[in-house]
Amino acid sequence: MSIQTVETKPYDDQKPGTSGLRKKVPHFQQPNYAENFIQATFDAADSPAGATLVIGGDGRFFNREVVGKAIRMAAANGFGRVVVGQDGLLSTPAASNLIRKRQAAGGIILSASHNPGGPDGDFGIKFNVSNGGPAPEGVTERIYARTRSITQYRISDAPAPDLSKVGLSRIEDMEVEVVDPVSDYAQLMEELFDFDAIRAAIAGGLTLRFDAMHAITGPYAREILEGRLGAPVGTVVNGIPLEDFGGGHPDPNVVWAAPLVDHLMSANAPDFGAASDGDGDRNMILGRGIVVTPSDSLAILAANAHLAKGYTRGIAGIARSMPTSQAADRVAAAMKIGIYETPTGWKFFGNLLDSGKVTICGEESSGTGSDHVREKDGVWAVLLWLNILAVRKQGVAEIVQDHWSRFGRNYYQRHDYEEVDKPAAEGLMESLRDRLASMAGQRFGTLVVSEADDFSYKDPVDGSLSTGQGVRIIFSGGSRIVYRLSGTGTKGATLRVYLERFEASPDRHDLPVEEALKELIETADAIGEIRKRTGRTEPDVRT
Ligand code: G16
Repeated sequence: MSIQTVETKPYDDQKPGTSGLRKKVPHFQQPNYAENFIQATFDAADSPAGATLVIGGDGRFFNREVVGKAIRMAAANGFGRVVVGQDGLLSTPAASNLIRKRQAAGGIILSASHNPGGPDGDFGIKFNVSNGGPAPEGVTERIYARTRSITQYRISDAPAPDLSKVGLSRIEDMEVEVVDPVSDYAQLMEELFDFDAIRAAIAGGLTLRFDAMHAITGPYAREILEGRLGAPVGTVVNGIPLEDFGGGHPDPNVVWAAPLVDHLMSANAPDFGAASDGDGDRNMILGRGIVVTPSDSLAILAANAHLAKGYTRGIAGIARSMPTSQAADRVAAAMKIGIYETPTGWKFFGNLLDSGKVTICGEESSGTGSDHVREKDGVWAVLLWLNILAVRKQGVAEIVQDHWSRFGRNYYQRHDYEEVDKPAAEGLMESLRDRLASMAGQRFGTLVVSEADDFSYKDPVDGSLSTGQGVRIIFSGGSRIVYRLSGTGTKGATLRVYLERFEASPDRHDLPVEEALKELIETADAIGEIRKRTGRTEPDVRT
């Protein structure tokens, strides 16, 4: 078998978004489309000869095929070893862990996260660097530049190795190590959390349900929750990963995880409920009768992390993406630790974690994680919650109420307008930017604009600057409206509008969220001209 050099032509649409390259499956199936992007990634990464590469994906349609191609291309591009999950499967946090543990030069993760799968669904390729985290912007820009000039790629003509069994094989001069996708990750979780305490709580009557949404976390949750922590078989539902996620969106929110939400709101609800997404990095947390917003969850986890054995020394600081609510800021202020506000995208947390400035990070988009890996981590968040419940011996709702009465409540909601006409969405953002300078002092009902800007971020570690990261309208009193366009959609544009209002008084912590945010919601339309410009009267999803 030998290494082939294949002539190819560039595609002009391979710019990585918030989290790698995401397109519809048929788009990825165009000749050389995946190969071009993988070769551009290898060229841009410029890993040392003989380096180790981790490969795996969330098991969606096309995963198996691209895993095979990536292995054959790695063999032709000078890698010494590929570590790949059995059957080509690895959750995103498990891949991040393996990159770190094996001191790999990086990893190729195949996923379109929470987007639907199947032959007409979405697919994605993402490159993670040697710290285990998503490639920073400098690297993704190099990858994109390379995709614009690529003329050939290298691939071994050997057949893709059999990935169905754990073990070693060889392709060209490269070793292929097929690993159990779960075991290293489960071991890491045992190091961070008090499994004995959680096991005792479950044995003592703590009931739970985990919805894996037919995606990658099924095997992880079954091994950890049912296997190691003794939760009854059947605790994990939809636990077998399917190529099309059973036809649903593996997106853990109130819309796509509605059956779980209904169960937690019902008379026979368990104490705790959770779900994760396509590739296992997102989480949704529920208690009996309550859905915890991701922003609140971040704040509560940060305030209570010291209760878990991996964090007993306390946390160094917290980072949140700009649109995430400021609930975590109040925790950081009380704990006298650093708080960092970054653009949307887990890649912006990497330097803060590497430099020890922060221990816990989170985003409104259902992502929470810590310095144990360099990705957000759905099962980690579930286990930290369980650890906290086991130690505090309180219910989820009680812990949330207690948190609000201590720190105040940041009412919060995100409105998504999906598949909006792209020029219309871009025009809306453009118009907002044009009006920013004159906005301060303007009054909308009882709200007075105190500050308006287009968020930019200077990385405190490497000094890199990221501009145009979302329009913020801040009102006196701290309420905010944020507008930005999603960087993960695959069709048209998705307009995200983030609404936040702080309420200090416990007497006003029980308002329905939409009532608490009513004035902000109306103001968001007035300022953003959403109806006028997009023709939409209602968001598609409110999370
Ligand atoms: C990715 C990123 C997250 C981001 C999310 C939504 O998550 O890693 O940092 O918050 O997309 O991004 P956007 O608002 O641009 O659509 P995932 O879970 O999709 O990989």
